[in-house]
Amino acid sequence: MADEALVVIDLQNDFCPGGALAVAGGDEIVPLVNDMIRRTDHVVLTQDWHPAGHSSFASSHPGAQPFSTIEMPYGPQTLWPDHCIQGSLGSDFHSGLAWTKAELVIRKGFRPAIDSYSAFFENDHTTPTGLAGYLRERGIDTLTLVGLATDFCVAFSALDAVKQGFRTTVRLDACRGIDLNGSLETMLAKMRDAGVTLEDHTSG
Ligand code: VGL
Ligand code: ZN
Repeated sequence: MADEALVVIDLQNDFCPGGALAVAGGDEIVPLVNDMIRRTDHVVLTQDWHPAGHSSFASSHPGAQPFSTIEMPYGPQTLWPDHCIQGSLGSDFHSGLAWTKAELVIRKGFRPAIDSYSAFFENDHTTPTGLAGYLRERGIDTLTLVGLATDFCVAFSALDAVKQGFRTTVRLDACRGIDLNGSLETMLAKMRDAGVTLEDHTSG
């Protein structure tokens, strides 16, 4: 029997309505994610966790607008509004999230000069967060991913998860996306092509 973990991506105040980088309907997934937490033995949470002045913030680049793209040493980087600053209210998990069962909270995006969408690797695709090693040491080979945002941190995490050899499912009904310049369709196709199982259990 495969050992499975539920990985809840960035279900934080800043990605929910009212937050600094609000994802439409981001808070709607909380009850479903809580059900899934209750039904899963092993739960891992990720937490976007940036120092003030992080290089992924438009405010760190004079004249740059949020949601524009710049070239970083590691490739193109979307610039975001300031969000998920370490220790801020916006960086807290949504207050309704049943987070206490989590066995691991993996923080990412804490290096000032590099962003980290994926739970596994920073945006240079080479600096590891340690999550793959943690899961392997614990004998976990099967992952279900949920959370925010479908087309950024969830998708990057899912693509790295399959690359790292994990059997990977994304529950789309327990995710919400940003959809910047068609990013949702693009990333859904990339996940499908890479062998990520995309499931939507929405009834009706
Ligand atoms: C995310 C943009 C910037 C995410 C994090 O959680 O999808 N997106 N930081
Ligand atoms: Zn971020």
